[in-house]
Amino acid sequence: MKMIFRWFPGGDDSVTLDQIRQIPGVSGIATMLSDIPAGEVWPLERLKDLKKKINSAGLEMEVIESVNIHEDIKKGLPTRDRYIENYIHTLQNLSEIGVKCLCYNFMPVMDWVRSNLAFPLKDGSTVMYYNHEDVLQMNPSRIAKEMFARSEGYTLPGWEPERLKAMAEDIDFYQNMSEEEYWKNLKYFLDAVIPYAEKLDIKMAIHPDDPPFSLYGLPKVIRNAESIRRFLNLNSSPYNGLTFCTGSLGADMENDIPSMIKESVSGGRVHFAHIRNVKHLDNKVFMETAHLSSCGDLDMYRVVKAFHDNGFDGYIRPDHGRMVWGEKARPGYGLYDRSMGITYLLGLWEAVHKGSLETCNRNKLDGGEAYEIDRSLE
Ligand code: CS2
Ligand code: MN
Repeated sequence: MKMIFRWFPGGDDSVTLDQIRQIPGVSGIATMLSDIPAGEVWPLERLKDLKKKINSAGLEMEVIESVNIHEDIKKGLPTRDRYIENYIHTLQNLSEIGVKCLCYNFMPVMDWVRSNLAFPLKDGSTVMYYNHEDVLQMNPSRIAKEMFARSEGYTLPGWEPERLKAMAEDIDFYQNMSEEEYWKNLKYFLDAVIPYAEKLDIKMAIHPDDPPFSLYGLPKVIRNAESIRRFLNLNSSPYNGLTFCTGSLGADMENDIPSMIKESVSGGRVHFAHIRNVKHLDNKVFMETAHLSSCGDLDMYRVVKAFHDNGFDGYIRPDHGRMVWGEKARPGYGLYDRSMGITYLLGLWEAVHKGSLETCNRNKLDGGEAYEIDRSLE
């Protein structure tokens, strides 16, 4: 397992690489060239420069989040082949610089949605907040305006300017597309790209839909245990895998997160984990609280144990943090709360790991074999 941190290059992040390097236990970052419009090739020279910068700060650049998928691919238009070719070309460039894992999503039109990016808590911190009724009442362009107004001047991942221009038209387009058709378009993309991912040794890791239920009549396909099973069966290569985002999937109260982790991790199909907590105030009304179990509805001990005990050896990052201590940063992506999240997650991981070694040694002793409990771990 490697613990990483999301970071945006080109002066588009309030957090610096030097700060990230000082968070104990972090080996690298997940990053992206956010100024390249979806559908265009990421230039090799820029990737090389970026890698140099990251490596000279003492961090690895093995994970990309995300190379966004051109809307024509999701719509299944004849022009998709050109954009798929560009996607493959980008994969080739990423493999040249040693990228091992690529997180992406297949959400139509918009990426994640929240109705309030700075919902105040009693302790003076703010969190990202979602209320389904509010989101339905605000039309998408008002949502986009809110997202901009509250973004502290940073581009919000998934809300890049080129997406917003065509938003209303794109939403209209999907009103006539069935979810089945959307699945077909996803399969078409996977079947074209996964053979290259295999050859280039880049694990593809789709991010679930966030929130994991339909809004504005848009198809949402990666949302629960059944749809994850269906996705993994669309293309059975181990390179066709998941970013298991506990907060996104946890936004549906019906999802049993530890058992979903067990199923997909034990099958070797989870390459990247976003681990965060979520607190439900009602059905489809939730906020993204601090990472601790005591702050939300997910039992983070069981979450981490499910990853650990099923042999997870991919990348983990904390996800959307609160804004605390007066920090001004891109919503969800400040330094302080995510650093606390990392320390907490690594603490859970260590406890689960050492606990499992002790149990294993004890079982061997109970079985009459001459094994000692490893006291150095205590
Ligand atoms: C979200 C997404 O999980 C997250 O942090 O902010 O923007 C996510 O990065 C994308 O959906 C991955 O493609
Ligand atoms: Mn996530």
